[in-house]
Amino acid sequence: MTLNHLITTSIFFFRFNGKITNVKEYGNGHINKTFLIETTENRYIYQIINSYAFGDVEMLMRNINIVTKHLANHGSTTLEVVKTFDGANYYSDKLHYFRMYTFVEDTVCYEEINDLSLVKKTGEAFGDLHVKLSTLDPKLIFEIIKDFHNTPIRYKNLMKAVKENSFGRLDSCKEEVEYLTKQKDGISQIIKGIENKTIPMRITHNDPKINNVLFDKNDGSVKCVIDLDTIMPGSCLYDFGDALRSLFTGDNEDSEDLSKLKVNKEIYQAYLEGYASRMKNDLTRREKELLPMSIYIIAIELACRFLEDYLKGDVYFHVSKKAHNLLRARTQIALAKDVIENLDELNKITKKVLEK
Ligand code: ADP
Ligand code: GN1
Ligand code: MG
Repeated sequence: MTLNHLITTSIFFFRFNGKITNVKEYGNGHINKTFLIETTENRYIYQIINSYAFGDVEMLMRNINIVTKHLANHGSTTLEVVKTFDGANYYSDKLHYFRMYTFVEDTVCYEEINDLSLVKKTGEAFGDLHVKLSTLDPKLIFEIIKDFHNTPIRYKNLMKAVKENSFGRLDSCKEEVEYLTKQKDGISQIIKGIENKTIPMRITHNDPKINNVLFDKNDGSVKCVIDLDTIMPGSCLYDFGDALRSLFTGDNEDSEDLSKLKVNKEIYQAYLEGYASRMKNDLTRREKELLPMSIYIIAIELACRFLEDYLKGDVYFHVSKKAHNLLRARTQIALAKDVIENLDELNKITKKVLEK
């Protein structure tokens, strides 16, 4: 079935305004298939939800409904689900799952940011999100992808894929597997902190990639944090590390030029200043200690995930070129190495900012 056919046979179940004038693929997400729909009256985002990644779409959309209501009640601009004529949050033809959002207008979505004032605003936005989500009852939120950020489990999954080598790709990634094998001991620190209760479970975004933030095109403020699919209980350290990982990686997540994968201390400081302005008094001692290290941990976790997917034949992340997931794993490894090189400096900046 072509994408066009999938759209035309599903979209009229949704309660949108106007007549459709244009449909085109949109954005650079790695998980869902996203389309921009233009009608004579409004613009919409239409998505084919990746049901391989999100096994229980009913619960996924239930989470989103709860979270968006909570955020709107706390004064945030957030995603607005367009319902079907049956009053549901999604439509399924039994094989595929579709949903529609209103398009958040007058915004810009970046793949890379170099302007430090925007970086600081991004830190403030994720700090605000953590503060707002702290009043949402965690029991209401379903763990949509089990162990999504459990780095030791991601490591074990990679080792299983290495053992199975089901696509015969192991020879092409021996060096990467060897490097990741040596990181086994350093990657458990957040999970150990959660287990011994020095790191609290909070409700977090879990995918704070920079293209999941929409900035107001007029004044540069953060208008809306999007991609709420993975909002679930977790550690704020994974969000902190992942946002910086994404800011440092920028547009180079699948670049072959590994020299571009560098820690930028100014970006680190600006993001931390923004985040700390909202969350400093809530962070535990252990959370503060692990802020710089969280970037290394999430980079290794993502390298394990990309490499696992490469070894399994690219079943999870969208790919568009040869060895795409292997290239992605390499960029995360290069970044992880640079975080370790710069750890002392990052620790100094952290102390300075948090003591202010
Ligand atoms: P994925 O899970 O595949 O990353 P996203 O939900 O992040 O999918 O959507 C992909 C892209 O579509 C985003 O990076 C953003 O550019 C755009 N997008 C998604 N939702 C909206 C929205 N409601 N308004 C404007 N742009 C959006
Ligand atoms: C995916 O969906 P997207 O493109 O915003 C992934 C993240 C990864 C990211 C790497 C649900 O994010 O965990 O960090 O790719 N999302 C999911 O680019 O797996
Ligand atoms: Mg996204």
